[in-house]
Amino acid sequence: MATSSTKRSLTRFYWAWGILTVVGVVLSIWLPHRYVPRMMSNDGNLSLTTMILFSVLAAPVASGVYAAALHIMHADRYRGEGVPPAAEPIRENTKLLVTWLTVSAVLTVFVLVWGLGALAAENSTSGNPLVVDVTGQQWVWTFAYPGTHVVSNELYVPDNREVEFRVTSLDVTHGFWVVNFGVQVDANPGVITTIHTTPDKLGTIEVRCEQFCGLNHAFMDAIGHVVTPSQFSAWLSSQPQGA
Ligand SMILES: [Cu+2]
Repeated sequence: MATSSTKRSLTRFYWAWGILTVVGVVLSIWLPHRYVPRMMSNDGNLSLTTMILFSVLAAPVASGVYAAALHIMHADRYRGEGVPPAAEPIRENTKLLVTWLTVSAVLTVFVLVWGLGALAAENSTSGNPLVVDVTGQQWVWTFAYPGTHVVSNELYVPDNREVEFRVTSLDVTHGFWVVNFGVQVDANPGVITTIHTTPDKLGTIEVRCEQFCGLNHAFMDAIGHVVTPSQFSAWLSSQPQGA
């Protein structure tokens, strides 16, 4: 039954829901831009966009739960006199329940469809990738370029061309993680695992190990560079032609 106190109380609930949603949306957009490293590949951009989008969509759902909890705690708090009042009946408010369930269901279906699309996009490949053989060992990364004899401890890749990393390990399991590309895959001894992405910004990139691999795991990182195709060719030909 909608008494005046019910109306007042639900108004407070809607306000709390709205304010918490705004706070959640702002944090969902601001935090990743503030703390996530610069993304420099198609997969990195897609992952970041997906993370921000999902956080924004989750904000009204999470805020609804928090607002309901606050509403119930407020309505049910015991003031020390007589029988404590029951929580105002959110569950009897059909309009509110239908809205809540519909919004949640639509958001869930959207997230599912978006996620499947993003997964398919990340799995698609171009026909002519640059192949880089990546080898992890305690505690360094080595990058070799098939078709040349170039072996380097710094990763060089050209801009705007798909790179296929063929990743393996000489000893224990490592984790190959190109932070700014948003891609990572395990480096297993005796197995070659491939992962691919397309760099889309010039600059310095960070390669790390993300699988605990022994004493100096934390120091197992490498510097990388996304350069123009002509700079890449110049770098390749300037390298000592090793074994
Ligand atoms: Cu490691």
